[in-house]
Amino acid sequence: NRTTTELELVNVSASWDEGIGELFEKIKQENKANGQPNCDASLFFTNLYITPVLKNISLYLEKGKMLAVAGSTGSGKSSLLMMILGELVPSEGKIRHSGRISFSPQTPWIMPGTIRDAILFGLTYDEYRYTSVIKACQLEEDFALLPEKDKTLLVEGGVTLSGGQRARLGLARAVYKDADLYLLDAPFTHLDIVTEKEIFEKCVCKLMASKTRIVVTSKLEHLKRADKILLLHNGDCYFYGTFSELQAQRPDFSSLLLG
Ligand code: DCP
Repeated sequence: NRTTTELELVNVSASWDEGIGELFEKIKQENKANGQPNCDASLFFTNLYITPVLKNISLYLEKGKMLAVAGSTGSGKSSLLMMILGELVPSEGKIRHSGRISFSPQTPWIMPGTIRDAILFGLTYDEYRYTSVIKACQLEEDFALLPEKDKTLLVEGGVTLSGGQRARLGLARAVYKDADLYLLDAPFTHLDIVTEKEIFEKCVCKLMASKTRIVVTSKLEHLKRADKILLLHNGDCYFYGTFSELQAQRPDFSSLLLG
């Protein structure tokens, strides 16, 4: 049903190194213009370097649903988000989504300013919204320990955040923003298992219950809770569907979740 579909990818492929193909094409044209023999090696190198990072990926996500994108390191999970963001242009296929995206990168960028500024990221302060977000991201406890709470300065003479604090701040920033589609790239990096579980429940499942979400995660518990799962392997779609379909169709899937 198109009216409730928030995101659709149809047979999408993409490569990061398209520039190399263009470069060789340019050399070829220059050789031709200068009357030089063409270097056949260019074809060889073009084929060698242009390896698609995503191959023939199709999926659709309805409004308010959660898609978990799983797969081992380098399988193309972040690249998929980049493609949805428009940073990586597909070489083939079609992408359709209906609007505003909020993106939480693997390593959130922190500019000098207060913690609160870092979360609001230019948006206006709404107390109710802000409080529910920082509660769901378990930042309240961290703020309580700081003399100036969330008015504490970050970077340049202020406090430095731990990896886990930075990750939760990045998540809070992405969730605070009102959007049609949320892209959360490995939001639980550097968190211990208990915190990860709580934030997944409170923030990703409860607070974001009505939001259309893509979460990069390979945790079994998260895959169980997602409405749809995309399991990538070397840029290929190894599996796409629900958790029960995953168990039935790919009983050996857990080997791809490691690393
Ligand atoms: N790649 C690239 N240029 C970029 C980003 C990625 O050439 N700007 C390459 C590196 C990998 C491949 O794309 O070979 C897939 O990388 P991803 O970051 O998309 O892979 P994952 O997100 O799955 O890996 P990880 O879990 O380690 O983040």
